[in-house]
Amino acid sequence: MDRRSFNRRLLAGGAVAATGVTSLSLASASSAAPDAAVAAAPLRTAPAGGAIRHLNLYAEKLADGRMGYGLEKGKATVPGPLIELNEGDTLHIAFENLMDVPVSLHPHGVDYDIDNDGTRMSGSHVEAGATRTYTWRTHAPGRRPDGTWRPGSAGYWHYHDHVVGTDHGTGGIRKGLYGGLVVRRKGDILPDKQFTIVFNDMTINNRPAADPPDFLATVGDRVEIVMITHGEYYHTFHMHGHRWADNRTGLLAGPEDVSRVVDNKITGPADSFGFQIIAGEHVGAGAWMYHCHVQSHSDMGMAGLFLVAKPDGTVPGHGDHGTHGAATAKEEPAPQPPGDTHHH
Ligand SMILES: [Cu+2]
Repeated sequence: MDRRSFNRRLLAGGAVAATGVTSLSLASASSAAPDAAVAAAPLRTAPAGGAIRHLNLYAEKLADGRMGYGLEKGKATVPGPLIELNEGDTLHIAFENLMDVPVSLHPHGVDYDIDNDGTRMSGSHVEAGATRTYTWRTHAPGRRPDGTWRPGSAGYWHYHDHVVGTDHGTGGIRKGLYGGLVVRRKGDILPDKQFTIVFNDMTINNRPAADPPDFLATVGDRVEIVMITHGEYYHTFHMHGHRWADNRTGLLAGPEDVSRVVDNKITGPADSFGFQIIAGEHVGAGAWMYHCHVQSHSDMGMAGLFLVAKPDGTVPGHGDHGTHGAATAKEEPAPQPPGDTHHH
């Protein structure tokens, strides 16, 4: 299938889904599940790439000993900001190291020359207090002159330090220098909400086991999960009540798409994947667990909540335990570069 017909098929699939909303609504209204979710909002899709974008990024130490990337001084987060591009875009990152040790920025999935590798070996790290610009490029898929197919850059990727602690950034990654990177293909469906979940050693997003990140959505939201693994261990990522397709987008393109549908996926260091789900679809609102399914890991605290609220903001069955407030999430969506500062 060539790219044009793929896009046509994707768009056609989207149209079918959109017209299906009415009948789904009727079905749910007549069922016993009053809060059954349907995707209500019209679909928005990614435009063609080709833009030259600019972004400011800072590396800094946080008060509690963690290290993080941030879009503004004093606002570093773990994970770092979720960076999004469209195939064909070029991103120039004005990077400043606010720490007292050398640091770097090394991406997965995108195109960069050796001078932008983000390693000490190539001299592309950044000394304490110094600045530099990293350039990442992306491309659409296409046919090589020899007739073979060249993949595009689209995917759920990530970036991380490659310098702190060791020449592989082991110390920097351990302390929180990582973030998500999404490259979209023209026509990809855009989400309403996005969350980055990183299994890093035995933590989720470097949070203490007793205080894992929870994520809040409302029934019917199109939620995108960007899942990354770092550190020493292999994990399995499992979500209660929700499933996704084990392919590039996490979505089925239509009835003929044979991608396997899963709710559990093995993931090892530096793996990344992503998917979109309709919050509460077929299952309703609730405090849905997500966790590593290696039993000893979940027992040691690698578990959090995907809080799916009813339209009135309440989460059934949540808040009765007295440990968390109802419908409050400890984790806001990862900060994202505002569109008007990173478009040329
Ligand atoms: Cu695990």
